[in-house]
Amino acid sequence: MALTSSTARRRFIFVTLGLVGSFASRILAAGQTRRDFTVVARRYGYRVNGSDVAEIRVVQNDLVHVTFSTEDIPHSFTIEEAPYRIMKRAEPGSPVSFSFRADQPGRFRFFCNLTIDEGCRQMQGTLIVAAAR
Ligand SMILES: [Cu+2]
Repeated sequence: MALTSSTARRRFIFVTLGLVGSFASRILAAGQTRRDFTVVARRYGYRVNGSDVAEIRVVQNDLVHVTFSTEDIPHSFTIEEAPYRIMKRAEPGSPVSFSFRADQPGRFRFFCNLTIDEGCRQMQGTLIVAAAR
C-alpha cells in the first residue's frame, strides 16, 4: 500500500514536471514565444506550413524556428535586409534548421539567391513581423 502510493506520487511528480517542461519550452521568457515554421522550396516558390502563401507571420520578439527543405533542386532561403541577414541553402534530402529572434518589426523579403536555375529569381516570400503591443 505504501509502495503503491509512493509510486503514484512519483508518477504524479514526473507528469507534473513534464507539463511544466513543455510549457517552459513554449514560453522561453516573458514575451518570447517560440514559433515553428516549415518552409519547403521547389521550382519556383515556397510553401510555408503547407500553404502556397509564402508568408512567415510572427510578432516582434518571437523566437522563430525554421526547418527549410527543398523538393527538387538546391534552393536557398535568403534575407538580405538588416537585422536578419540569413542565407541558408538546402539540398534535396538535407533540410536545414535555424532560429532567429524577430527583434525588428516590418516586412522582409526572402528569396532564393542561387543561380543554378534562372527560375529561382521568381522565388520569393515575406517575413512579416508585427510590432509588439
Ligand atoms: Cu532556387
